[in-house]
Amino acid sequence: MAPGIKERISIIEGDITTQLVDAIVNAANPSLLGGGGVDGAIHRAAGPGLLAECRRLGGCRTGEAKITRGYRLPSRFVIHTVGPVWKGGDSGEDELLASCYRNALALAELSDLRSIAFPAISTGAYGFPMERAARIAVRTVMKYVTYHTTIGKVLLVCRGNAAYSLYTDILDKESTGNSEYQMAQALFSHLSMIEASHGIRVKNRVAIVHTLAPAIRNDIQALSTGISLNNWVSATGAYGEVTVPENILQKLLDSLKDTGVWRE
Ligand code: AR6
Repeated sequence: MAPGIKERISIIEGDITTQLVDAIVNAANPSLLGGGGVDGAIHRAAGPGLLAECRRLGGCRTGEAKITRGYRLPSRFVIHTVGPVWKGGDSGEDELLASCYRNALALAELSDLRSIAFPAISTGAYGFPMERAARIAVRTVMKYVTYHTTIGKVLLVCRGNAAYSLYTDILDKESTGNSEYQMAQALFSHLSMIEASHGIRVKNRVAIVHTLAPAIRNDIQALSTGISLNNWVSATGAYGEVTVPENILQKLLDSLKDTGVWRE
């Protein structure tokens, strides 16, 4: 059984610098040369090697992310991202904040990391309202781990009990009754079985799951979709690296909509 969403995402109250994960995320500024808040705490705990490496990075744009080693930190790496400064909410702040989480996760995955801890980016000196930021953080991380399986653990680290209970409530609400995650994991495991039994590699795994999982309502539909994909592989005699074509995905989508169990 694939781990549930609450096994992949945990809310922690405490100091991000002490977290034992592959990478901690720094809420930095565009210079990447240090500052107050989390940034100050991370540089103090990591020691001067971190600043020396940051000087060579040439800064970082808002919403983007860069990686360095962790030096004296328990985490091997630091992923630096620059959150948006709050300007009232109509200057693209939400999307920029979401891209901080997405880009940091993508960089962690690219670096083959398995666990990552985030602070509540932009909610201190940059003034982003905590509740709005926490909702974006939880939703963006949930979406990412639904369709990317290599990062096994994401910690959302916040300061103080108020932030902790806010984050916990949001994660509870967003994960209850959210079947997209379970359906995506079921499809990924059906695809893995198909790959193993036919000795193939499905190149567009993520695209397949991304297309089909939101339309699948229960385990039976997930299973029948897996069987249909398996039948397609058998019928075509596909081997080696296989891409399931768009028109087949569309047919599968249509058949999901045709079954009696479909509700909208
Ligand atoms: N561990 C976890 N969370 C923390 C910690 C810690 N050690 N320390 C503070 N927080 P901020 P920003 C929380 O200001 O808003 C810096 O000067 C804190 O309670 O660190 O993105 C940079 O150089 C708050 O909820 O980051 C930039 O100039 C959250 O972390 C600017 O601040 C983020 O607060 C970035 O501002």
